[in-house]
Amino acid sequence: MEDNIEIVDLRSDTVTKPTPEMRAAMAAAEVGDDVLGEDPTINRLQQLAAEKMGKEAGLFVPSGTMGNLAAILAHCQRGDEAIMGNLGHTFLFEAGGAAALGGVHPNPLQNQPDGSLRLKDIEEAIRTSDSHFPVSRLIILENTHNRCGGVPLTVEYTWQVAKVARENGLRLHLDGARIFNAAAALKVSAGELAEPADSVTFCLSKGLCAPVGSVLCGSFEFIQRAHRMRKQLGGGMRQAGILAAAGIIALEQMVDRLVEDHRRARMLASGLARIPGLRLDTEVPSTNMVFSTLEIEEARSNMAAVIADRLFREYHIKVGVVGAHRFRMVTHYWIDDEAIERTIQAFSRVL
Ligand code: TLP
Repeated sequence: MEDNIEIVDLRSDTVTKPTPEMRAAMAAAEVGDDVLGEDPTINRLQQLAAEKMGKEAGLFVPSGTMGNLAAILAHCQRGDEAIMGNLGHTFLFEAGGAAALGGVHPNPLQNQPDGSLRLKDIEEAIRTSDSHFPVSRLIILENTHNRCGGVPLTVEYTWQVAKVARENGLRLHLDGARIFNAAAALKVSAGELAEPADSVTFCLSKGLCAPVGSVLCGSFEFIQRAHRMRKQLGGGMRQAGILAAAGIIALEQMVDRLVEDHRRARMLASGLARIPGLRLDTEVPSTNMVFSTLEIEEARSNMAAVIADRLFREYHIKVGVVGAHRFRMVTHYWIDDEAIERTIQAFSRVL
């Protein structure tokens, strides 16, 4: 391995570092005590986020996980049930926070390969009023859907789920961590995708490159409740306008360029598809994620980890390992065409 070669980090878009414009805005940010509602930069970010999502209000939170949890706690009481995908981030990767901290019972339904939940499955999962059952209160969708390959859910589908929710007195929360990727792929606005939902969380710190933070959006009344939940969770921040300043740049400057990440994901997928021994989940990824599986005759159960280790040691390339034989690669602002070519070449040498 040669020294001084730049690392190509495709493990996630969460690895993105702030842009120079963000660092300048952070240094210059006007700040105040946000727990008292007095940070002008946070207030500006929350308003901008709410406008983009077509909601009345926004709440700056430290992470997507806290945004989702604060939403669940603001929608549900202890003993209520939240219907969600079995491959969803809220079910798999949020440390069971809804159950552990909120006493909210998850009801995981099978995610379809396109990231959706079947309407029929949702309808069947909604409980009748019987004291044996938890109270069905919330449905959670994820857009784009991470584990289903970064696929976007359409506006039409989201309305269909919202209709089922409303007809049965449930609420709909959207984990829109990468909603701007979904919007770019579907050529609609993020607001159109969020409109059917009662609440939406989106992340500033993934493809949009801000160092920290997500925004939870919904009605005034909902955000007031979520504000209390954020405090309970220890997420009331003080002069966090320093962080919000980067979030404003993220929304103003980083959204339109996401299509470049999608183009590079397609470029990566089409290069990897030509390498024997590697099968792509889909050869034309819809957003910024490329999932692939090893198809080599090897007894070792951790083969993906072994290959990932070699890719790093020999070629300075970091890829995500998401199973014994499975990789996830995510394109983002700090990945250029050359990085994609280096990755394809490294895979073809290692396999
Ligand atoms: N996802 C991370 C990991 O936690 C898996 C990643 O690398 O993709 N919703 C979705 C759909 C997410 O993908 C993530 C992060 C979150 C919520 C949570 O965001 P953070 O990390 O800010 O808590």
